[in-house]
This record gives sequence, C-alpha cells and structure tokens, in this order.
Amino acid sequence: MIDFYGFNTANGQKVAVMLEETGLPYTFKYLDMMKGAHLSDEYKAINPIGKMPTIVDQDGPGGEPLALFETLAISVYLAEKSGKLWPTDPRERALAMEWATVSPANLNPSFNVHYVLGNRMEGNHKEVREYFTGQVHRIMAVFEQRLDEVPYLAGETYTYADVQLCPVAVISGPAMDGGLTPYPNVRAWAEKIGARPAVKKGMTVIADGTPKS
Ligand SMILES: N[C@@H](CCC(=O)N[C@@H](CS)C(=O)NCC(=O)O)C(=O)O
Repeated sequence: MIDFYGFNTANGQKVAVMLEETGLPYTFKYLDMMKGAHLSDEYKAINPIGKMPTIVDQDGPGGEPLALFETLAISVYLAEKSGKLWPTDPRERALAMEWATVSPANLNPSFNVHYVLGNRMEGNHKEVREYFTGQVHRIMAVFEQRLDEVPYLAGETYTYADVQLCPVAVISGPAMDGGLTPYPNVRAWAEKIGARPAVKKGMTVIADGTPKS
C-alpha cells in the first residue's frame, strides 16, 4: 500500500494521476497546506524540504517502507514499479526521462515566478515578469513542435512524461498571456489525455480534498 500525501496543485495532480494510471493500491492522505501541514516536523521526517507531494510505499524495495519526495522521482518510481507508462523500448525510455524533466526543470519554475509575483509580492516587477513569460513561451513552443512530430512526448507511447506536463499546461497554461491558443498541438494532446478515465479519477481524488483515511 502506498500513502500519498497530496494537495490540489499541479504537482499533487501529477502524482494522483500516476497512481490511478498505474493501478497501484494507495491511500490518499490529505496534506492541508493551508494549515501548514507541509511544515510540520512529522511531515518533514518524510520530506525534509517540506514541500508537497510525498509518497511512502509501505511495500518498498526489499519489502521495506520507502519515503519519496520530488514529483518526477515519484512518477518514475511508480511507472517502473508497475511497468505502466514505462516504455520498454530503451530509446523511448531515455526520451521519456528527457521530456519528463523539461516541465519541472524549466516550465514549473517560470510559472512559479508568476505565481509568487502575483500573489505574494507588492509591485509590478515588469522586467522579471517579461523575462519569465518569455521563458514559458520558449518552452511551450518546444512542446508544440514536439507534439507536431509525435503523438506523445516520448514518441509513440503514452508515458509518465506526458503526466509531468499535462496538469501544468492545463492549469497554468490558460492563465498565461494568450492561454494555450498559440499551441494547438498541446491543446489537442491535453484534451486527449484529460479524457482518460484514470486522469479524470486522479484529478477528482485530489480536488475532493477529503482525507481518505
Ligand atoms: N520540485 C518539487 C516542487 C514541489 C513544490 O514546489 N510543491 C509546492 C506545492 S505545488 C509546495 O509544497 N510549496 C510549499 C512551499 O514552498 O512551502 C516537486 O516537483 O515535487
């Protein structure tokens, strides 16, 4: 059984979707970030950074519990453990890791700057906003080109790399300048993935916010 400590943000959604897609048994442990649950000593014992999400696989490697943080690390672990969304072809496996890394390494931090400037800081910070807006569009244009060439980010197969981008594109994309309008391939791909039953279920579980145990 996997304990999933989550809250309804794009990072939480990625793990909720991965758990549903892989079919691994899990318990959703609602992490009330509005009340600072992510900063408690108890939570920091499994995630020293004090950020969401985290999983604890009670049946980890060697039969021992394993606590894991960082959304990408969690996603890779779940994909490999289940063999789902995990390409068997070595080329696609390498490309899945490459494309999965683009979102957390490039896209999320740029969106995060917008969030922090808009919600936590006084002032306009025009130059900073413009710089990071440029970064977002630079990366989105690369995803747009990629999805013009192949149906999924790793190639022919739907993988955890798609799950890394989808909630970010769907949640943050519309909030940026021009929304997803300049990116029709990303939009069509997001709609296709968003229609998957496991994706809908994962999004519902995390949006619900009700502790399941
Ligand atoms: N690189 C981390 C980022 C996690 C992250 O930033 N989580 C946010 C919520 S989406 C958080 O916990 N923020 C609380 C804080 O920064 O104190 C991951 O991919 O898991």
